[in-house]
Amino acid sequence: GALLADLRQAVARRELLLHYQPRVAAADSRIRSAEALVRWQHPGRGLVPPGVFIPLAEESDLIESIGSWVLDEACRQLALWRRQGRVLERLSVNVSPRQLQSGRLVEEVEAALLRHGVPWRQLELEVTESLLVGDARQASAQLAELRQRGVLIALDDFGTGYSSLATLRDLPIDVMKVDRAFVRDLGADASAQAITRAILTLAQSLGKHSVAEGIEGEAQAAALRQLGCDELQGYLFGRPMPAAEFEQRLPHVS
Ligand code: G
Ligand code: G
Ligand code: NA
Ligand code: MN
Repeated sequence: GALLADLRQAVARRELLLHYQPRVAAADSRIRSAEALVRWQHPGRGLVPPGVFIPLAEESDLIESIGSWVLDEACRQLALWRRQGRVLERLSVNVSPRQLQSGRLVEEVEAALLRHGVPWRQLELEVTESLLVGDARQASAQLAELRQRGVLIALDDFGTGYSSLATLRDLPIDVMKVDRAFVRDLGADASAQAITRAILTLAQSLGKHSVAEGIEGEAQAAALRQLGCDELQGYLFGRPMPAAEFEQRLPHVS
């Protein structure tokens, strides 16, 4: 279709950009990290959300070039903030299953980090268990290598897939992200509370860092703090926003 044809040109025409959503430490509500979320500034349609064009990109081969652009741009921005003395511990980038299937993720990550002089430790990759539908062994070998070099691997949307517990056993991960479906119903629904508690207890037992997403209200934040969640992300702390706006909220090194 027409949108796919336009998407083919989007990288070359510099129409993609990243927005950044803050993630705060549960303990002090200070910005600890951020999630990079891609946007497409379409010349005629305005800002096209990734929920629309990422699936298109995943059905074609475009996700590989878009994914490479996202990695490079995230590292470029991290390096810039670092030179400006702005403190951000880590930046998290979403990775599609297809990027792992290509078998080139490790070299792409390494190239982007080296090009911009960013340490491995500053990058986190968010994956979903849907990556296991392909060659699971190859995918998890790449994640293990990235992790061994210092990249943090986060399992996104935890609790909503088909085989979350097996995934947890089979994939080398550092971070569990509680899906926003559970966070949304915290307080309203006793089972959402019980499931969130179970996920966070599991994270603690396995020695994983925990992040909850989709926090919109103070009551949800309070409940998650009480349940021992490490980091909080959601509209309550900030929407995904352009770099120029996000960086205003970063502390400077003194
Ligand atoms: O930003 P928003 O909430 O509209 O994101 C919608 C979906 O698009 C989310 O599932 C998110 O993971 C996905 N997404 C956003 N940015 C990227 C990206 O850079 N790469 C990939 N693969 N997915 C992304
Ligand atoms: O699939 P993934 O977890 O990567 O998706 C992140 C998505 O969640 C982005 O589209 C982002 O805009 C959205 N998001 C972030 N914070 C909130 C929130 O507080 N409420 C809702 N409804 N969506 C959120
Ligand atoms: Na994500
Ligand atoms: Mn998620």
